[in-house]
Amino acid sequence: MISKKLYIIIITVFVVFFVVMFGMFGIDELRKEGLDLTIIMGNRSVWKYNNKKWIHLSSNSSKANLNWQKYHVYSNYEYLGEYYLWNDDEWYAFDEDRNAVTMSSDFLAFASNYELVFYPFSEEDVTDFSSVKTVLNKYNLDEDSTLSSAYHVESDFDSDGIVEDFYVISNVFVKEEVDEKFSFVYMVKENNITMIYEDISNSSSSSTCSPYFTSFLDVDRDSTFEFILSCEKYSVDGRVDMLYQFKNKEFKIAISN
Ligand SMILES: [Ca+2]
Ligand SMILES: [Ca+2]
Repeated sequence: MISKKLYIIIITVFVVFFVVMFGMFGIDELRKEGLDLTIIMGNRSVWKYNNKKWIHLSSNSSKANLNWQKYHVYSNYEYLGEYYLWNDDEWYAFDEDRNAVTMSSDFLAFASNYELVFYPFSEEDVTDFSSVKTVLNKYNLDEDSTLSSAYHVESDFDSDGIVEDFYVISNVFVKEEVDEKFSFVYMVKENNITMIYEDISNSSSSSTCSPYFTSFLDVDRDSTFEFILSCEKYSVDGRVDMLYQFKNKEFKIAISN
């Protein structure tokens, strides 16, 4: 009788423990803690996602710790294959026999202990400029401004069955003289505009850059896709990479270089 009672108590304690743990943290949160991901973007950014936290690895010693690990490598936006990477100021790729493999300087590589899902997307020209005019008006900019970038990307980024429209507009690289340079990235969902990236600066500023979508990927496996926006600068500062996460109805940068 005693052993049967003890057995029931142990089972009850286990059940209560798991119910409380799932209640407090949720199954998703517990699962997310085990996710481990490394993203390398060209020779600019090395990001590590572990225990639900992002770190930007910038020192040579921290990059050296990643040497000879196997990565999925994308070069010029196309999947190249699985290769070993090695860093000596720049990243180099090698096959199984340690033969060097050519990849573009604009590569993206990742290694993860789970299946990282990418959302395929393509850039479409803007034909309906109503949201563009709304945004430019809101910032007191000429709604008929000449644009060097004007495209949109369709993505059901939050997997709710409704396709959202992500717009990129910029006049940073127009040839004509402008009073102000600007770049905006925003989402249109059911006629509502949610701003993601905004930058307005005077025409002589060299820090202005023209953003574009690099990838949509679900880093934390919650069926809401994060995305990487990259931005080319005029100046020698080069390129900025920003990984955005949608949290509390806002787009926020989780990590950047
Ligand atoms: Ca959606
Ligand atoms: Ca996600």
